[in-house]
Amino acid sequence: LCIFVIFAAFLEIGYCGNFNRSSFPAGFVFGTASASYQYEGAAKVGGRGPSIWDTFSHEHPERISDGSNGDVAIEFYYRYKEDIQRLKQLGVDAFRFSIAWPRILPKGSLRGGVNQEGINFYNNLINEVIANGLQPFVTIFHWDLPQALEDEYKGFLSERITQDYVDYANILFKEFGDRVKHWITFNEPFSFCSFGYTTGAFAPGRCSLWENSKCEPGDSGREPYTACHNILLAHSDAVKLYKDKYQPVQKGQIGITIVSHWFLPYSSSKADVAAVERSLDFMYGWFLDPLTRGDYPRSMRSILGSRLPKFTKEQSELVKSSYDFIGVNYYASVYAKNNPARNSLRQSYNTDPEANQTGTNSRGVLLGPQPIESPWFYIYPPGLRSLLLYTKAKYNNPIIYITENGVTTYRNDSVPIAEALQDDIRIDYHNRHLMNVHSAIREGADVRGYFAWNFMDDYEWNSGYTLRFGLYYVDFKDNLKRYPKKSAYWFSQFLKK
Ligand code: PSG
Repeated sequence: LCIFVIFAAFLEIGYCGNFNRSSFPAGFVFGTASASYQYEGAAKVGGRGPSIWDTFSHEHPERISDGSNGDVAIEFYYRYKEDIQRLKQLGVDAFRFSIAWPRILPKGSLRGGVNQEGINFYNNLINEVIANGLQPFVTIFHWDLPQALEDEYKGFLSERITQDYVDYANILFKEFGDRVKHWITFNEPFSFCSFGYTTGAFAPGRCSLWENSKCEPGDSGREPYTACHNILLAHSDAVKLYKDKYQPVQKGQIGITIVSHWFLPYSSSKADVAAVERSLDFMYGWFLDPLTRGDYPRSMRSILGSRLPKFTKEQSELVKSSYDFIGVNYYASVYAKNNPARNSLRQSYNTDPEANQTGTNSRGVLLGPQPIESPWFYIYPPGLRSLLLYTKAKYNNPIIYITENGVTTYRNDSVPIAEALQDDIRIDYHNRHLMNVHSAIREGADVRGYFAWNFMDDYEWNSGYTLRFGLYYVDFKDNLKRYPKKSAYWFSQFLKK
């Protein structure tokens, strides 16, 4: 039995005795996460069509840290069977992965035909996952939009995306819903819309040219909101389809994954405290408000005016409560500092919250260690507890799965592998975040599961292969050989029944 000591001032928890799987409620799901473009490789194999990430990484290698792409990634497409054995050894209950839309519909829509080979691949993958005693948690869209839809009508900037998305989701429910009991419609619309349309750091690489002259010409003050509005509409249409047609028979659950930092005030001034609320609204409430109340946060509506799309009454009703669970991705926390100075000629999602993000507060206190140089990656485990309790209090205590949580280091191939496997920082990161999840559950947050990002080192989007989030090390210089890191051994000990 555990004895808890809560250091009230810092909300950190000390444990005497063991902290492990058995500290969590029965049925709590532990897993690892992944995504198709980051893992599969085999980009031109099996009838897969090109996605916006193939185009972006091939046409703009200069915008990827190491100039790389996901053509090969970690070859999960060929190696999934042996990798599932690794998951089994790890002792996890579940595996989160995404389906590549362009493997199912190479041209994105039914008009371009269904690719049976793609369906076969995911049937085999799902069967293998289940045969090894793991639950599949399937993300329907983790950013690899078929390029054809970007070409045809600018992808998520057009409301036409909703119909094609629903057609795609319908195929997945129909083909796989007998075995998949947890569906995630979208992964992190915040990241997709803000990085894809504000700075152009992610595909489709659009932004206002004053923001970055290398972008596809866009509008950083409008397009992020339009794209995410259409994501919410596509999400709610797919959930309606699932609930009307499939759920009564298949009895699965459906949700959406939202990422957020936790924010702390830069100073105790009223203005900085208000900046915290606005920052949360623009990152988290952007989705959680429509999902629980049917409209965007008041702060967004008043700051953005006509730049923020509006829901019709019917759409609002449909979006409201369109989930069985909320997936929460959490990595880090930052301080929020009031910054009302906006330039009306240079509008951008980045400045709209009227808040700056800082790592050090007004008293010079550093929020947390940085595993890599980053404007937002300050390790702060109590932030996860705060985010969960904030969600409980503000958003009707939803069922939550933590669908990602993890830490990266830089890839440095000059370090001998034996040394690179000693990732004590990752053990400490997961252990402390799990303690904070545990604490939030004791205080009433309805958290049902925790997925570590990442199962294996992989293709980290515009960071290419320069970051390593994995519990497993991948040797990119030697045939993608996998090695368990110390954190993998730690996790399997933690999970032992
Ligand atoms: C992007 C932005 C934040 C967190 C995670 C991501 N943020 O601002 O707090 S990306 C996210 C994604 C996955 C990535 C992983 C690590 O879902 O595909 O590889 O986290 O960056």
